[in-house]
This record gives sequence, C-alpha cells and structure tokens, in this order.
Amino acid sequence: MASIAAPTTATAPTATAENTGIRSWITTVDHKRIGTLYLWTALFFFLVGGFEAVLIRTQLMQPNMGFVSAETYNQLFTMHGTTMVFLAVMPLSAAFFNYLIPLQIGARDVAFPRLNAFSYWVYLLGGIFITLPILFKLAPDGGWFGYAPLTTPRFSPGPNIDFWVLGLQILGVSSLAAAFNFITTIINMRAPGMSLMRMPMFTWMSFVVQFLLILAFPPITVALFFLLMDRFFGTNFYAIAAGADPLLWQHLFWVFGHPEVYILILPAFGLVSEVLPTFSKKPLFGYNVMVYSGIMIGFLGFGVWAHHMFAVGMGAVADSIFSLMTMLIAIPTGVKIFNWIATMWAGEIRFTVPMKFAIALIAMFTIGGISGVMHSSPPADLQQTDTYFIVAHFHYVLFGGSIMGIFAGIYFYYPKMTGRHMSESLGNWHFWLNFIGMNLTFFPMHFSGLYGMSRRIYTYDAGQGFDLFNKLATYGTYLLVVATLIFVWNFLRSRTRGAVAGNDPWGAATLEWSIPSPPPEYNFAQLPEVTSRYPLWDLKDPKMTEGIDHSHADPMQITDSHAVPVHEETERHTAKELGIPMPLPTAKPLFVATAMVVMFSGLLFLHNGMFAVAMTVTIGGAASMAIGLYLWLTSPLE
Ligand code: HEM
Ligand SMILES: [Cu+2]
Repeated sequence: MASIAAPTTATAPTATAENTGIRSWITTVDHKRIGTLYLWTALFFFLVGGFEAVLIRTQLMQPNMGFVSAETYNQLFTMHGTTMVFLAVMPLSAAFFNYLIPLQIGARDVAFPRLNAFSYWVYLLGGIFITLPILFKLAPDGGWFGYAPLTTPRFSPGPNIDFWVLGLQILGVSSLAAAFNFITTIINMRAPGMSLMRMPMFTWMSFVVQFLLILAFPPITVALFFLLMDRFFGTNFYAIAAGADPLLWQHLFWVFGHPEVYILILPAFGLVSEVLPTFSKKPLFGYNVMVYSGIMIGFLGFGVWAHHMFAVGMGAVADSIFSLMTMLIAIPTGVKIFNWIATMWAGEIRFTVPMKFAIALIAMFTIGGISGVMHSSPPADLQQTDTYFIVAHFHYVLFGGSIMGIFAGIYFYYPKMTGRHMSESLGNWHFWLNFIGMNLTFFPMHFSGLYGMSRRIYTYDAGQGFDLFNKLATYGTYLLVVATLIFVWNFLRSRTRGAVAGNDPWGAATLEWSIPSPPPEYNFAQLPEVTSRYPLWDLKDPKMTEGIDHSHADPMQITDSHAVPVHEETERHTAKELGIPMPLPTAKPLFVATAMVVMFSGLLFLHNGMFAVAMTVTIGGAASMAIGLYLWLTSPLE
C-alpha cells in the first residue's frame, strides 16, 4: 500500500525546551500553536455540528416522527448550518492558514503575532457564545442565512436570534483581523527569492481567500448592524410596515454569502493542490493557470449573489445576468478540475490516505458543481429551490469538497504538526466509511428533492415518494458517525503512538518539509533563499522537474546576504541558543477578546427590561477593551 519512509524506531520527537503548560497556551503568540488551537477547537465544533445533523436525520428517518419538536428542529438546522460554516469549516481553514503560510513562505511567524492570538480567542469565545443557548433550547432558529424580516423582533420576539446576530458580529471581527494579518504576512514576509509565482498553491489560494474575507464581511457586518439596531433599539431597517425593502437583507446577505462559499472551498482546493503533486511525483499541472483561475473565481464570486434569489421575482433582465454570471464561474472551476486530473496523468501515483481524500474531493466536488450549474438556470432553479435537491447540492460541495480537502490536509500535515504519522489502516477505514456514508446520506436527497420534499420541514407524511430516500440518508449519516469516531480515535492516539516522521515523510517539494517535524519555535534557523517553485525537489531529485517550467533560477546565486541556499535542517535548538528574537508571550489579546464579547453580551439584557444592567455591562466591556488595547499596544513586542 502506501509507502511511508519513516523509521519507527527513531526517538520520539520532543517539544523543545519550550514551556507546554496551560499558561503557555493562553499566552502563546506562536502561529503554530495558534494553528493547533484552531484545529482542535474547530474539530470540536465539527463534532457538535455533526451531532446536530444526527439529530436532524434521526427525526427525518421515517414519516411522522416525534423525536424532536418543530421548534427544536428549527434550532437544530439553524445551528447545524451556522456551526458547520462559521465554527467548523472556516476555522479549520484558518488552522491551516496559521500553521502553514509562514512555513510555506519561509517566515518565522505571521506579521502580527498578537493580533493572531486575538483572532483565535475571539473565535473561541464567539463560538461558545453562539453555541451555549442550544443547551437551554434558546438557540437561534431563523436558518443559517437569518432572513429579515423573519428575524426582526416582530416575527422573532425571543432572545434566540439575538445570540445569532451578536455571535456572528463577534465572529466577523475574528475573520477580518485574521485576514488583514495574512495579507500582510504574504505580501511582506516571504523569504528572499520567493516571488509570488513561486508561492506554493495552498498559500496562493489562501491569499485569494483573505481578500474575499475583507471584501465579503463588510456587507454582512452592515446587514447585521441594521438587524441589531432593529432588535435592540427599535429602528425599522427591515420593518416592511414602516416602508422597508423586503429584499434588503437578502441582497446584503448574499453579497457576502456567495463569496463565503468560495471562502469555504478555496483553502481545500489549495490543500489538494499540495497533496496531488506529491503523491503523483509530478509538479502541479498548469501552475500559472491554477493561480489565475483561483483569482478569477474570487472576482466572479462577487457577481453571482442573486442566483440565491431567482424565486423572489427580480425580473427577466436580472435573472438572465445572474444566470450567465453563474454559468461563467463554472469555467475557472472546471479548469482546476482538469488541471488536477492532468497532474495525476502518467504520474507515479501513491494511494495514501491523503491522496484518496484529495481524489475524492475532485470526484465529489464535481457532482456538486454540476448540480450547481443546473440551478444556475432560473426555470430549473424555480423547481429546485428550497427543496432537498439544494441540500444535496451544497453538501456535495461542502462535505464532498471542503471537508474531503480538509481531511486530505489533516492526514498530510499531521506528521509535520506532531512529528508522527496517523495510522494508515485506520485512515483507510475512515476514508471508505466516510466516502460511502457521505454518498448514502446526500445522494438520495437529490431524489427526495425532485419529488418535492421541502428543506427545513421537521416532518412529512408517508406515501409522497420520500420515505425510502430519507431512510437511506439517515443510515448514511450513522455510517458517517462510525467513520468520524474512527478518525477521532486515530487523531488522538497517533499523537503518542504513530510512526515517527522525519522532516519530509512524503517526499514533498516545498519549504515546510525542509525543517524538523514538529518545527522548532523559530521555524527556520537560517532563512532560505528560494530559487524555484519546488525547492526540495530541486535539492534532492532535480530530474523530477527537469524540462518543466517552474520559474527556476541557479540555486548557487544567493542574492540576499542574510539567506542561505535551501537545505534540510535536522537539528533542533531553542531560539535562545540561536539568538533569534521571539515575540513575548502575552495574555492581553485574550483579555481584549473577552472584554469585547462582554461588551456585546450586555445588549442581551436590554430585552429583559434591565436597561441599567445592559449599559453597565456594555460600557464596562467597552472600557475594559479600550484599556486592554492600550496596554497591548504599548507593551514591547520582543
Ligand atoms: C455530518 C454530516 C452532515 C449531515 C448528515 C448533514 C445533514 C443536513 C441536513 C439534513 C440539512 C437540512 C436541514 C433542513 O433543511 O431541514 C442540513 C442543512 C445544512 N447543512 Fe448539513 N449535514 C452534514 C454536514 C454538513 C457540513 C460539513 C456542512 C458545511 C460545511 C453543512 C452545512 C449545512 C448548511 C449550511 C445547512 C443549511 C442550514 C439551513 O437550512 O439553515 N452540513 N444538513
Ligand atoms: Cu451562490
């Protein structure tokens, strides 16, 4: 089967002389540790969102089930969608941004390490804030896209939607801060010689995603702010009776919402673009075109939002334009799929677990992409919209695409992050059960949808043609539960029991594999000067890239006096021994994040007539935040 070159007898990797207590995690500003925190937290929320899905599918297993009430069901699908999008997939991508971008570009950390810690803490606290209410049956219940006026106080008087509005507002701060940080990092901190067109494809796709984040979050921030004003201060932004435009929310939300789906998928595209060349022993086919198609997807992604609104009656002109734009975006996406296949073509393929997940992404995402093109046609969409056909479609892209790509990334980078491999045999069990379970869950939904089953209904009558498909989908979900448990076991156990991995266990091409696993705190003892897109292949096996254009320069011509040629570093030191200045650990970002969440939570009291309490908490939070920021910004970095 898969060839793993790792000797199992070598000594176990030890964390260097670094402190590993809980305090060190709370005060860390190291991008690798923050990436690890993101990974664990997001996997936890993935399990929460998955558990909600299991409850949903159990309720839908048979006609007329009474497993949960209609109101609980509303909360379950809303929180399932919200959790998977904002608390699982986005932060799983963020885990890789954090861990990998500095390593791939040959940097010692991100541009603003403390801001990075702040992003994580805001995410964690915002995630807890929006998730806890479900334990009290007070969770948001207006769907993951929270359509106003349904979510205005007139139609949703309880506190449920308050948690959603405030929670998303909080999470948006985290995403924006992180995006500015990564843009600055990628622009300013690349190792000498690492031109833009030599960057690894994961870094490239992440770069595009950061621009999507900073351009897509402002519209939803405005939309949420209006809703917040309507809910807490009695304004009428979304009150139809007072003259509001009933489509205002939908436009603002989907101007964010469609780019958001590319925010969810492009990082996974980036990850498989690292995995496929490694296990095909061939450079990525059409690197330049891959870059341009990623940028193109990002641009076009802002011009298709109203395909979510064909059913609202926008008129023939608008429908036609948005329909055409949507069909156009299939082109750069198709280009990527062809290029991945061409990368594997005639390659020396090794079917490792990450490779299987990467291939599964290509196949499953293509199915979701094709049903997407189907509903880019307004007459077809009018039949499909709000049915299970749509649910089938977006799970093929989100589960079959994002989640498959992220699993490929986890199996691929686990040895780099921990110094040990995950078990291949458990990984294979996970892969196959996951693959079969996913198709069994979501493929039948195409049929129940075309038979007319609406999404977001908590039960249905027998004999409408949906029964069999629902039963299959629920069995598929139970298979996914087994698959996920195997993954969790493998993930936890391999930290201490997995086969030891060296610097470069898979024979990969990029800089992150030139340093020890797990990487020392300072990443690179000496900054490498990059002379090619595939520096490690040039170093170890130049034949692999011979005759292939990969913006290659003479590796002996070092132009930067601080840099050394790319080489393998096998020794592990502390930053102190090497005299490398490291940013000081600090809990101030955590303090500021907490103060900000307290500030937002204060508003919740307004609805219970506790004006004084609300103002005290909100103003207290704001003041603590200001003080925290002052202390943070005036304390020395190193
Ligand atoms: C673990 C396996 C999963 C199962 C069994 C599952 C099942 C479902 C079902 C049955 C619904 C429809 C609920 C309804 O309309 O009444 C749904 C909605 C949704 N799911 Fe999943 N899902 C899974 C994973 C995911 C993942 C990985 C994502 C995203 C990354 C995701 C995102 C969503 C979203 C955004 C909705 C829409 C929620 C709404 O209508 O407001 N799901 N899921
Ligand atoms: Cu869209």
